[in-house]
Formats: sequence, structure tokens, C-alpha cells
Amino acid sequence: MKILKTMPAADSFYMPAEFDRHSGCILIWPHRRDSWQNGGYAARRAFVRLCTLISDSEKVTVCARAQDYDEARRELPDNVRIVEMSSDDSWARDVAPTFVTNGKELRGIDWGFNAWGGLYNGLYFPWDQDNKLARKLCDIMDVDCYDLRHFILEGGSIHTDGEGTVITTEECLLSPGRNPELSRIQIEKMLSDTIGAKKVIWLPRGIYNDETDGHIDNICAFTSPTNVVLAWTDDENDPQYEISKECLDVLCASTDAKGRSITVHKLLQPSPVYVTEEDCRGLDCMDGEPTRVPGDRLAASYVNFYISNSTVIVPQFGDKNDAAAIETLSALFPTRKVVGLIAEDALLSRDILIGGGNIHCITQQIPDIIK
Ligand code: KQY
Repeated sequence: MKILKTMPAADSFYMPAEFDRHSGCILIWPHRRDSWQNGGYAARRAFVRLCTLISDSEKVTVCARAQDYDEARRELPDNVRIVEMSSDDSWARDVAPTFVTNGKELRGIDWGFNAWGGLYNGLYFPWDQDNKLARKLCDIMDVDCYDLRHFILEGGSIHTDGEGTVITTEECLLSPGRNPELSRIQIEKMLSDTIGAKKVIWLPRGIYNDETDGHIDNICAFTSPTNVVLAWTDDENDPQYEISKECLDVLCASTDAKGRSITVHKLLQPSPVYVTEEDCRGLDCMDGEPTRVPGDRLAASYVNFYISNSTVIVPQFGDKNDAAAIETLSALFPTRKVVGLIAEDALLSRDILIGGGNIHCITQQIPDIIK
């Protein structure tokens, strides 16, 4: 494994779309007691169900700390590979490599990670184990690794159509906790040099109260070139309305990297999901302070789905809009089965949401280089 100081685009590498074929998927076994309730037991059930669904059509690798290996091995299906690895939390989308390819070879990008804002507004300290995870995975996978540690970026803050169009949010990529010394133009150049962006569409803000500073993967996602889904509410009194309307206006006024207009499919949001007292009782404090307070609104969204080779796995919240989300996505993914993350009627997505993200945030796809 080589550490590369060149830029992927200069080497003719780019990031494929998530809806292109994968060879695998990476997750990290949940362990943080101030992120995951009741020692992580509910979250683990959600991770196991998700791994089971994904492993039907791609090789799943789960990173587990040494002290969690036995539980992970006991709970996960045999066809899931477990590798021993330290981590600070379990957000593979943000801390695993972003994979790029030239069609013949796979390489990883090792971005700088500072827990979503470092000492400015990061969500935990320290984050050094998370920051090392991408490089360690490249080592284990024996893929060369681009050293982009000087540039702070999380995988959940970018989406690509694989054809040169990248969507992101100003709220996140321009936040003072990421790369405050870089201008918007310099950040666009970085996205061009690394993942192959030829056009960056900047949505103003992400989901209301999203503690990642509005990651794109919770509010808007490509389902195919020229088609996106956008989290939406018709309730003008909900602060989400103005946010989603601003995004809609930008998308409708934009063309993609190939000059094509973009069709926006609205995914109606679930009714607001709030933290309960019982949720809080199950969470340890961090540095003596609670990480959640009863009544906090969580950043629930159906957009935070994962596209596996055979299946699209979608958050479900026990809400009247759950079925509509599945129906809309089924029409947009005609060659895949679209399913909710549920098991024995348990709403597993909520157990991930308590941690602060959802299905997309805990997964990272490995593109298949054989087209
Ligand atoms: O949504 C994500 N990509 C990560 C959320 C992190 C939350 C930490 N509590």
C-alpha cells in the first residue's frame, strides 16, 4: 500500500456514484455509550439487520474494537467479515475511505476527520482513532491511499452522480469548523481534484437540527443521473419548510455537469422525532454532560438510505409517511428491492437516529471496478 501525495483526478481517478455496482460495504460496530443507548444493544440489533440485508449482494466488512470482537462475531452473520480496529465511534460514511477508481484499479482517499467541527463545534474529543481508520482500511485492503488529511471532509457531506456532478451544502463545507482558510472556490477546486467534480451544486442548508452541520446525505441524494430525492415538508410552520424550499429553488435553477436539468422528487419527511426521557436515561454522559436532552428534535429523514447492489434500505419511523417513502424510492430504483430497516416490527432506524445519523451515515460502499 502506497501513501500518495498526488491528486486522484490528476491520476485519472474519480468517485463513482453510489448507485453503480459495489464490491463491498464497510461498517463500524457501535460501542460509544454516550452515542448509543443502553450500552449499544438496540443499535447493535439495527446494525446486524442492516449488515444481513447488505450482505445478500455485497461483501460486508465490520470494524470492531478488540474488546467488542466476541459480541460482534456472535451477533453478525457468518458471511460478514470482522476486522479488529480501534475507532472513536461508528460513522463509516465519514471516517472510512472515500473510494475512487480509474475503471481498472481502486484507491482510497484519507480525508482529515475532526469529529464534525474540531474544537469549534465538534461532537466529541478525541477523534484520533477515527482519523486513522481510513488509512488502516486501505492498508488491510491493500489499496493505495491518497493523503488528504490536510483537508477536513466527511463522506456524508458529498454526493455524486458519478458523471461529474457533486451536491453538497454550504452549511457544512463552509462551516468554520472544517477548512476556514479555504474559500468556496478553493473548496470546489479540491472537490474537482479529488473526487472528479466538474460542477458543484451548493444547497444552502441540510436537515433542521442536523448536528453534522447539515450533511447533504440527510437532505438530498442522487437516485440516477439527473434525478434527486429531496427531504420535504408541506408544513410551512416547520423550520424544515424554509430549508427544503431553498434547496428546491437551487436544484430547479441548476443544471448538472453535462448541462442537463435536474428532476427533484420530494420525499415527505416523517413528523418530527423528539428525544424522550427514556432515551436520555439510556445514554451515558460525555465529560459530565448529557449528550441528548428530552425534547431535542432529531434529524430524522428518509433520504439517509443505502443503495446496495440488490436493495435500497430506507429508514422507517413508524410514521404515516414511511410507506410513501418506500413507494417513491421503489419507482426510482426499478431494478432493486426497496425495503425499510425493520425487524419483528421494531423500528430499527430510530435506534441509529439517537446516535445522530442514520443508515447512510453508518455505511461506506466500495465500488466494483469491473463494470
Ligand atoms: O450523520 C452522520 N454522518 C454522523 C453523525 C454523527 C453524530 C455523532 N453523535
